Parts: sequence; C-alpha cells; structure tokens
Amino acid sequence: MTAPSILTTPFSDVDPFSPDVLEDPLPFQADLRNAGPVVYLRTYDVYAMGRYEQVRAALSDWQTFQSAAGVGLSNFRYEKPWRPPSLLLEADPPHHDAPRAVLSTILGPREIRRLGEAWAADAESLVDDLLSKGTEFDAVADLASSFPLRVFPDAVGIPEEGRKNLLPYGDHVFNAFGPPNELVAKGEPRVAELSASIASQCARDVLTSEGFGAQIWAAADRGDITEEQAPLIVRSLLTAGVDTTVNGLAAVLYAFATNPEQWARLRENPALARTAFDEAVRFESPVQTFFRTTTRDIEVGGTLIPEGKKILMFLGSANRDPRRWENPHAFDLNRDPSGHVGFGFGIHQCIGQHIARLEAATLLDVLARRITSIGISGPTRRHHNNTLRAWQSLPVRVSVE
Ligand code: OVM
Repeated sequence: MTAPSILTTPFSDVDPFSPDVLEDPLPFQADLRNAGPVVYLRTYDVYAMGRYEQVRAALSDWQTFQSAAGVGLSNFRYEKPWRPPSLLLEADPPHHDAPRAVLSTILGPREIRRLGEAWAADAESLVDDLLSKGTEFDAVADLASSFPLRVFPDAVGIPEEGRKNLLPYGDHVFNAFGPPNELVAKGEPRVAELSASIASQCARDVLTSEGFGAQIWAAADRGDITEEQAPLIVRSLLTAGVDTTVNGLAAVLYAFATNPEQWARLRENPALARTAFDEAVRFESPVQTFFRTTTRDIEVGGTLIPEGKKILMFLGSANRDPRRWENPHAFDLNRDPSGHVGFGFGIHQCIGQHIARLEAATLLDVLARRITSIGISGPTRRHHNNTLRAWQSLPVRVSVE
C-alpha cells in the first residue's frame, strides 16, 4: 500500500475477499488502517474505510451513504438484485421507516423479555444433554449452532421442515454481499431451492399464532405495513437472525476458550455475560463488512469520493482500531465495549441485537454455572464467508464440578 499524501489517495491491490485474508483478516486490516482514512481498492473500484472514526461517520450519514443501492458490492442502480431487496437492510427512509418501526417494536427489549425464561430451560437441557455425553465436544455444532436453531425458529414461529435450510440460505446471502467469487459460485446451485424454502416459511398460514412472524402479519392487519411487505419482513428475520447469532456465540466461546482468566471472571460475576457477548462482537465482529453507495461527491479524510461509488466499511477493523480502543486485540471483560460497530450504527443498526444478547446471556449463564474451565482441545477450523467471520469447528474440552 502507498502512504497517504495530500495529492493522492492511498490505494491497495489486495483482495479482501481472497482466501488468505478471510482466513486471517487482521494483518490486512492493520495495513488498511495505516494506509489512511480512505483507501482505494483497485481490485473492485471501491473506496474502503478501516478506521473507527470514518466507519462510524459513514454509518451515521445515511443520506450520503445510502443502502438502497445495495449493501454488497453489486450496485442496484445498474445490476438487478439476485433476490427482491430487503425492506430493511437495502432500503432508506422513507420506505425503510414503517418496516423498521414495526420490527423494532416486536423485537424490543421489553417485548422479548418473556422469551428469556423459556430459553433458560432450553439452554439448561441442551447443556445437560451435552455434558452427559462427555466433556469434549465441538463448540460450534454442539452449542453455537444448536442453541439458536433450537430457540429462534420457534420464536419466529416457522414450521419444522425447512429449518435445515436456514444456515445454508444465510451463508449464501452473506457471501452474495461480496464479489462473485468461488464462495458465491459454491452456493449458486441451491439458490432457487433455498430461496423458495425460505419464502414458503414467510406465508401467514404456515406461521404459528404467537411468534414474531404472526406479529408482523398482525401489523399488516392494522395497516402499519402492507400485506406485500409482511412476508419480506419475516424473510429478514430468517436471513439475518441465524448465521449471525451462531457466529456471535462461536466468537464468545472461542474468546473464552483462549482466555481462561476471562472465564474465571465470568464465573465470579455471571452478570458480565452481556458485556462478554458485546466484547466478543467487538473482538471478532461476526459481520465483518458492509458496503454503502455515495449519493453525492464527498470529501473524507482528504479524499474526494465521487457520487455513485461503492464504499466498503470494515466493521471488524474499526472495532480493533487502536485510535479508538486501548489494547484492541485483547478480549477483556474489564473494558466497556459499547460503541463498537459490530451491530452497525445509526438507522440501520442491528434490529435483532436484543435477541442476540438474550440468546448469548441465556447460554452463557448456564455454561458459567456448570463449567469450571474451557479450552481448545484440537485443531480449530474457520468457515470462509465473504461477509461473516465464521467458524467451521471449535473442538473444546471442559471441566465440570
Ligand atoms: C435482511 C438482512 C439480510 C442479511 C443481513 C441483514 C445484518 C439483514 O434480509 O434484511 O442484517
């Protein structure tokens, strides 16, 4: 990378979606932050931001950095989206407002509190079953993915069949925000099948009468949203609510398994579970990147970005920017991780974050009471995805009282 100067914008020829960078994005992110506040990525003709200040400012300015042209590399002004755009993620005010208002009420901290009690029993029985089989297991398959898949589909109210498609569909959606590389090609054969499966689960008559899905349809009955909007809002839950929480849980379990002193702190003070989860979201940033599109010429950090350009925001890099965070590469329950941009920031900030925190706190609460120590017991394996920082396998060994 070139050094920043008054005359030229620093540029890079690195492909941030290449297997090497996806395996370990941290060296690239450090180079990106050091190169300047804005770096031109020649591989994709996009402008990248890796520092906290600029990422947060761009997230806060939806008028200049729009989402409606897509939050992936593809520019919806010129390219037809591969699926009907999300009414939340890929929209801006005014169209964004009614769906956002409806869903943020349904997923609000007070509204979801009653779920916590039922989920505690689910977490207890999951951990009971697991520990009865032994003290070595895969923290991804046996905890990070099994717990969300046990509680979240029921909370939405979708039928049993088709649940197995949630993770593969999400994996493809998050790949599709990136460039059309091998990860996207790998998912293409199943796109039609998976999209049809997900769409069928958004219909009013297949959803249980109590869940989030039914509440979205009830909002259509009240006229808060239209009947055309309702199934797409249910789709957002099914798309954004599974792979993200699975990898958020995997992140916090990995962080504890590699930082035993932090596990001891959690056991001393289980009320730290929520801080621990947000610190893990900062530390690993399960959603690593999103794009925006400029709606006007704008100067950022000495670079003039023209109108209509794609901007790649590195949330994970912002969350480890030493300009913002002391000792950014440490997983530390002593810090206040609030202000991280792992859930985004501004009008599009994660609408499901209270659900994610509730899932994590419920599971960690049970684990902290049952497990005295947790460590890695074999080779760990990343799962590569164009957007997600994900795990394939995390073999762990635990001790119990
Ligand atoms: C959506 C959606 C999909 C993926 C991610 C996301 C992180 C939202 O369909 O609304 O937010």
